[in-house]
Amino acid sequence: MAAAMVAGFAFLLVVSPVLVHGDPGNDLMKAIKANQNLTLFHQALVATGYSKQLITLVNDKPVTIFAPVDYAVNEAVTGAVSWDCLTTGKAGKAALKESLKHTVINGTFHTVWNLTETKEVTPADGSVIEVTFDSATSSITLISAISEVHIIGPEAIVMENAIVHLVDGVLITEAIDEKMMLACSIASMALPSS
Ligand SMILES: *[C@@H]1O[C@H](CO)[C@@H](O)[C@H](O)[C@H]1NC(C)=O
Ligand SMILES: *[C@@H]1O[C@H](CO)[C@@H](O)[C@H](O)[C@H]1NC(C)=O
Ligand SMILES: CC(=O)N[C@H]1CO[C@H](CO)[C@@H](O)[C@@H]1O
Repeated sequence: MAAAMVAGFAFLLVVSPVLVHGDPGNDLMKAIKANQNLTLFHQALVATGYSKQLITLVNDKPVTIFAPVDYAVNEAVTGAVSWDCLTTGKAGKAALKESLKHTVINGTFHTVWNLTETKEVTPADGSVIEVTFDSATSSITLISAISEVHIIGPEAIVMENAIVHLVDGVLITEAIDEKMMLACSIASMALPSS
């Protein structure tokens, strides 16, 4: 079982695109833009301006990103917190930027094999994410405060200084959730409660 898993991960590493152009930060943004499952994640990075910090970061040191796929983002933003608010309003964008920081492990390159041996990681916002590996199903689950997501696209992007795993949900903390609610549900809270 373990040997089969290692073989699987080794295969993933071989087929993943590895681009080395001497501009790792911008190469990463291009690869995220080109990924058909990360349309909204890319939009969020650009709208909040976090893309600029991420580019500087990746040019300097390795990062690991747990990027939510489009359907996961769509599921997360239904309700009081709209995508429109998060990507256009000033407070909405600030809240969205915090949630992006919660997906970026700043300074370390975690392959999926490494994650099977890792208990927790600390993303750029400082709130720890617990990592669990179920060897029976070969699945990796990430648990953070009020959210639990699974890696469904391991090593979807592998580049100099950056590795991106696709996940099936949005990692969130109470602090980020509260920020989003405050930023985006003002309009509904202001309505008279008749
Ligand atoms: C996984 O990666 C981290 C960060 O680079 C490193 O500290 C740790 O030793 C690695 N774990 C294994 C089992 O290789
Ligand atoms: C990277 O992590 C450090 C703390 O470890 C943090 O101060 C910094 O803001 C992070 N950078 C980005 C671009 O998120
Ligand atoms: C991991 C994941 O969500 N992969 C999907 C990416 O998009 C293609 C095409 O829409 C799907 O077929 C994959 O399942």
